[in-house]
Amino acid sequence: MRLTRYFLPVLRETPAEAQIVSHRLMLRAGMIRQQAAGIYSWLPLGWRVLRRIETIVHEEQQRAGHIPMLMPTLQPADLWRESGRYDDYGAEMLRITDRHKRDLLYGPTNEEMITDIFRAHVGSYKDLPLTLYHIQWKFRDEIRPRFGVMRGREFLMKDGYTFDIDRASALHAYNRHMVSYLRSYERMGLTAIPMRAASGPIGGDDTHEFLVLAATGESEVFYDDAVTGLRLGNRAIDYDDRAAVQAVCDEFTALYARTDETHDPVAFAAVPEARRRVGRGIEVGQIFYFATKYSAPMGATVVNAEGQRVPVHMGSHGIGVSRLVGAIIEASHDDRGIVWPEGVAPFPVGIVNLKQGDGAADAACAGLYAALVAKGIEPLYDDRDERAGAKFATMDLIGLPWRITVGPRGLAAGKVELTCRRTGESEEISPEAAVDRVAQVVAGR
Ligand code: P5A
Repeated sequence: MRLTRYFLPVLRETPAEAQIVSHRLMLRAGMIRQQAAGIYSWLPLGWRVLRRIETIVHEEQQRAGHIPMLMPTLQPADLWRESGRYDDYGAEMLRITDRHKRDLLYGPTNEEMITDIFRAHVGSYKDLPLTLYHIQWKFRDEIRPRFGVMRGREFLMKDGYTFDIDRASALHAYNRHMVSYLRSYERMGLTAIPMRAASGPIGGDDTHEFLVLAATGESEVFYDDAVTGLRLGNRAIDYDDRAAVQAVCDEFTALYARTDETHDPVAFAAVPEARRRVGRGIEVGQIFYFATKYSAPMGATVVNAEGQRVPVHMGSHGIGVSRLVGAIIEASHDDRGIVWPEGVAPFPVGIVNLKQGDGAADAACAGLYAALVAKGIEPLYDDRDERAGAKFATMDLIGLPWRITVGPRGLAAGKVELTCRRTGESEEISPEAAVDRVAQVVAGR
């Protein structure tokens, strides 16, 4: 993409309304525009990051055997009357009446709708286990939307729903989600710690939240510092192997880590004092096992191996896709701007032409651009007629992991400069070597 043909409305001034760094940087980098309280347009750069996160979520969900689909944003109120949540959900639910005076709502979550789909099409234990998920916009009329996309009213969520014949099988589904979430967050460059939590309006007793540690987080958290060093890495995981999946969950949940809702001061006191931490975290996901809370009242039953009709065991599992954009920036920025982890960067590399209009510099940039595209990499090429300082400031602000700087002086020696956004380190190398280096990193992400 050439910057002169793109739409990147960066702001010079720091927007006064933004209280936390991720919100400020998203506005300054031209990623989002607020349209109403807690409701945002995703401008082209923000949209690209959102898509990168969605792609990782899709890949990891499907790797775990979960099936993608899509449900609507608007839902009939009657489904929610069946579960009893239409009245319980309260003022956070946006209620709508259509021209025929039928009650609808903008879905805050989809337990009822998926239960309706299940009961219409599944009747036997032989069709289980089943996990369906989608990535769809939700609406919650939050009393205090704030911090930009972090606590929005309209927000993008991945929500998955599991159907199993019994508790043991449902807990395996829960564990599969825990592991696939850990892998997803790691690919986004995040450390998200599973913490025992409270279930709120979704229900059930088994629930974990995934928290990214950040001073601006809305949740108070209590944890053993050793938990922050755990990594899944590239280990192979057989998602059908119950014992293996359980072992990973045990590893990641053995150490003390809880939100204030479930904090147990006595158990916390048993953590060695030097490792005891109290801090704040951003909740980027939550998983629930709630047994037959929806299936029993809504009649979602299957015939079991003994020929009896029994309500199916269910769980639901959510990732805050749009919130993650803010959470990643909270965890990865410096005083010059965003520092995107490779996995979610809107463009993997930027090209900066120091002397636009100079024949040799223009030709070298065009050559680099073509060579990267030939390797399946889309660069962002700053081809504006601007000072070098302004171009560097824009690249630093929008946080692309790599920058290739092209100028007449370097070119005379056959070199360009390859700079890593995270470390600030630069090397003078040939254009071919720069392309190869970037291609290597992109292949490994
Ligand atoms: C699980 C999937 C649920 O709704 N039902 C379907 C369950 N869980 S949850 O914890 O309430 O939400 C899942 C994740 O969505 C993000 N989230 C938000 N993101 C931005 N703005 C909001 N107002 C908002 N509310 C929830 C969180 O990341 C949460 O973990």
